Amino acid sequence: MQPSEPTADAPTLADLGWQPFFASQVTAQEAETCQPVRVTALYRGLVTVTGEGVDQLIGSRLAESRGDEDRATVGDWLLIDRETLAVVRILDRTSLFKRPAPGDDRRLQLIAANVDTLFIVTSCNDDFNIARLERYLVLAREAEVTPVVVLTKIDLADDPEHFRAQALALQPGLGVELVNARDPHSVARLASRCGEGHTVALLGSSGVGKSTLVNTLRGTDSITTQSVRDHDDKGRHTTTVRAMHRLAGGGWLIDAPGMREFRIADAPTGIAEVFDDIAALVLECRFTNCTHVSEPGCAIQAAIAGGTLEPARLARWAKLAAEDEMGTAQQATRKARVGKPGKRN
Ligand SMILES: Nc1nc2c(ncn2[C@@H]2O[C@H](COP(=O)(O)OP(=O)(O)O)[C@@H](O)[C@H]2O)c(=O)[nH]1
Ligand SMILES: [Mg+2]
Ligand SMILES: [Zn+2]
Repeated sequence: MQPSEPTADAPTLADLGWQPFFASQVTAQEAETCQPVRVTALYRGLVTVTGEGVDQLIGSRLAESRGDEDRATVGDWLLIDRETLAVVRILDRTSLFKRPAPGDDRRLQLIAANVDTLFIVTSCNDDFNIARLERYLVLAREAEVTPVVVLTKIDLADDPEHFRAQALALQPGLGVELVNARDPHSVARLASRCGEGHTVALLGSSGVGKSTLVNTLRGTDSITTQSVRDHDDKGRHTTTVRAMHRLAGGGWLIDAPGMREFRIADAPTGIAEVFDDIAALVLECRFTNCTHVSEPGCAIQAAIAGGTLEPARLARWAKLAAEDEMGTAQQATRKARVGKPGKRN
């Protein structure tokens, strides 16, 4: 697979998702010597950057060796020197998906930046899991990115509507789409959510059909899907960590593999939004330090007793809230050790 396969026409900055928010960050002085480029693919230690007249791999320490949030990730906008292509800086992001790095909770892994919409992909089968969907929703709400739940494999399910109903119940107004990811007609309505310059990230367990969706939406099979990968031992594709794929309609899809399980950290706003019913009840408890177990005047226990709050939902919230608190503390420990964000470590 060629990660940056040539497209018929090179994208303009607008095609790439350039917005006034980014333009406003470039000083007049920078504009003289620099140009903006977008990170369209991420490898170990390398990035492909795409901009006007630029589409190439640059070796970059940005991808790995810096403090957490000032590493570049897929979707980032960089200012680079026109002559040398040296990276001058990363522009502030409209959104950032991050999680504790697998294997080292004190570090952050940046998943994608400047994403407009998150497709939370799951299948109408055993992969469907309310607790995991809530996790993805927390990630989206924390990053202030619009989530859409995409339920694949409707062609293999006896009762796909049953899954739709459960997904719709997750949050009022949540977008839910049912598709056969292999069928172009079926995925067509997703295309309207990925228009000109729009960036959509796909997250979900392995095997749910993310790469299939990307291929079907693009009308190609340039991305390796799982069944193909099983028969491919060349291993070339494994060097691509993440890439943006351009759609004919002008949008971009980011297929982020390897996200089966992830931990939540630093996401109190996301949790409060996904569990807004519980967040509202907490404010009603008599004691501000209520643990919602056995205190008098506990609004949460009252809601459970009254049947308006499911004990299982409370348990899922408590688990995420505890995990978030612990994760946030671990990140803070590391930040304190290595100094302020932006400092090399
Ligand atoms: N029947 C059917 N198969 C699907 C659908 N979506 C994905 N698949 C198959 O499921 C397998 C895994 O898909 P893949 O796109 O590699 O999943 P990924 O790991 O999320 O990227 C492949 O064999 C796909 O052809 C679907 O909606 N219907
Ligand atoms: Mg895949
Ligand atoms: Zn309480």
